Amino acid sequence: RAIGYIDSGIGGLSVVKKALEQLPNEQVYYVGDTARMPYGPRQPKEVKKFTWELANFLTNKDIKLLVIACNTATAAALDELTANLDIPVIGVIQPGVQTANKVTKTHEIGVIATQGTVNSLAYYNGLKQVNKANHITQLAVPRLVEIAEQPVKETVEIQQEITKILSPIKQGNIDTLVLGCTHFPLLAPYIQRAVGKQVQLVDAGAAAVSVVTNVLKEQDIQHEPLMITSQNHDEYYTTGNQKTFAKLAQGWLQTTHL
Ligand code: DGN
Repeated sequence: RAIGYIDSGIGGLSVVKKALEQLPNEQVYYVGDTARMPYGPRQPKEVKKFTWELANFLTNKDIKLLVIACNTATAAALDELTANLDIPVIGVIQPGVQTANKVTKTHEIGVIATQGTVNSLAYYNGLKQVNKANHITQLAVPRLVEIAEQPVKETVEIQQEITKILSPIKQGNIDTLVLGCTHFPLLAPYIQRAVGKQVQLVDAGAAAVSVVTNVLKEQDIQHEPLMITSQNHDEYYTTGNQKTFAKLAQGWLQTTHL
């Protein structure tokens, strides 16, 4: 059975990319809600409804584990999905919190995310809970989601724009920056240049894949040793334009980032 991944668009592919590296024998079912993205500015109630729709689409295909590969959807719907589905459900926020807490030395942690995730305070509360000494600077950067959904093309203009958008977070003297939106690892080189190389980027989605690996081991639901290559059996769905999605997805899954 496959592992299901859901996201508002192509951002969750940054999580899938890590999964393809760390769990090459696991089959991937992915659905991106491109037609209704972005989720960031929407009310949590609506995001929850959409997340349920995506989850139901994949659970009807019989998946063994669901990854909510979207921070906004994790903040809005993880608890409810965990309580109601009979397969393990893994979100991206707690793994991001744990990793950031391990990585930081100064406890000055930045979080960039969508407005929805920032408003939910999920990272803020999570980081405070693991260590009261953590000081968190949050910044909602919805424009970065739009940039990530465009075809991959490195330009000076995009770098300038991202550097400008991230300048408030740079002033905070952070040593760690959580990429609290799964679209952002796709822009990691730009973000790293914008904040400087002394800042350690934390990819919450990649951290979630490590959790998936552990859950599969614990629950003994690893792939049966069938020697199927994942490329032949993975399935990607979008609620938006198929051609555009396929083009972007191929581009992102081939590019190396973080
Ligand atoms: N990729 C999503 C996240 O991690 O929050 C949100 C992108 C969006 O829909 N704005």
